[in-house]
Amino acid sequence: MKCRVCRAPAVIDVRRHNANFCADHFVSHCEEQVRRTISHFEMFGHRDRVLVAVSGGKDSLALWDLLVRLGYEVDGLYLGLGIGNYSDASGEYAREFAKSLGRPLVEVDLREEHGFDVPAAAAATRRVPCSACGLSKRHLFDRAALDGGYDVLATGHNLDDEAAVLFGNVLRWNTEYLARQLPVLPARSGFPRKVKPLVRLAERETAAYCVVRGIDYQVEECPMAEGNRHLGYKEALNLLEARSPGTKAAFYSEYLDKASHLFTSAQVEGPGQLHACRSCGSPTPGDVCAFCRLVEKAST
Ligand code: Q46
Ligand code: ZN
Ligand code: ZN
Repeated sequence: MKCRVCRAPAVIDVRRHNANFCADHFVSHCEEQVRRTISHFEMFGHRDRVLVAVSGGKDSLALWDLLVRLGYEVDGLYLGLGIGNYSDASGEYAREFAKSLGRPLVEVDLREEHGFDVPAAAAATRRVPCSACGLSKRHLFDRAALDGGYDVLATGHNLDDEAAVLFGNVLRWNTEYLARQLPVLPARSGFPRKVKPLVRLAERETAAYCVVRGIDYQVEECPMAEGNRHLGYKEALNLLEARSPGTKAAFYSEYLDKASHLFTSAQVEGPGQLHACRSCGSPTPGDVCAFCRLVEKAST
C-alpha cells in the first residue's frame, strides 16, 4: 500500500476516495477537506473569532487542531456534563490539549452553574439522558458563543454523524429537522452562526488524524449513550458502506445538493415568533425556554 501522492508506505486507506496516504499526506488530505468545506459553505473567514465546542473526544480535538493549522483564531469551549469518571477524564483531555495548543479553553460546568448534571436531569425528566444533554449543550453553546463575543460556533460533527442523523430524519420524514440539518446555520437574533467543518471527514479519518498528530483523546464512548438511536443508524450505514464504499458520503452530499432546499424553502418562516425567555433572556417560542424549564425540574 503506497501513498497516492509520494509513493512512500501508506498508513491509511480512504476507500471512498480510492486513495492511500502516508502520515504527512493524510494530514494534508484532512486539511484540504476542511479547507474546502469552510470555503464552499462560506463558514467563516480569517478575521472571525471562532469558538469550537470540545468534548475531549477525537472529532472535536481534531477540529480544533485543524482550524489552528489552517490559520484561524479559535478558542475552545468545554461543557462539564457531570457524567462520572467519563466527564472527569474528558475534561482533562480537553484541558491538556488546550495547553498544548496554547489557546484559551472556556469552561462551563452544569452542576456548578446550573445545579444539575446529566444523570440528574435524566432521572428528573424520566427520558433518555441524551435528550436533556442535547438540550443543555445547544443552549449553553449558544450562550457561551454570544457572551464571549464570538462570530461563529463550530462543532465536530463528522460525516458519519451527519449521515446517521439524516438517515434517522429520512426514515421518519422529519421535515422540520431535515430543514435544519445543514453544515451552516446563519446567526439569528439570540443565536450565533453555527458550522460543522468536519462533514467531509469520516469518523475513521478523525481518529486516524489524532493518532498521526499524536493527539491524546477520550477513547471511551459516553456511558449514557445507550438508547441513543443514532448508534443503530450508524451501524446500518456501516453495513451499506462496507458493501459499497462511498454510499455514506453520497447519501449526505446528494441531500445537500439536491434535496435540502426543498425542506428549507418550506420552512422559511422558522419556528414562529420568538420572545425573550422570562428567566434567561434566550429566544423561545413560549414564556420560559426549554433549558430554564429543565433547570427548574432537575436542579437541587
Ligand atoms: S454526551 Fe450527552 Fe452524548 Fe452522552 S448523554 Fe448522550 S448526548 S451520548 S454526544
Ligand atoms: Zn505521501
Ligand atoms: Zn431561559
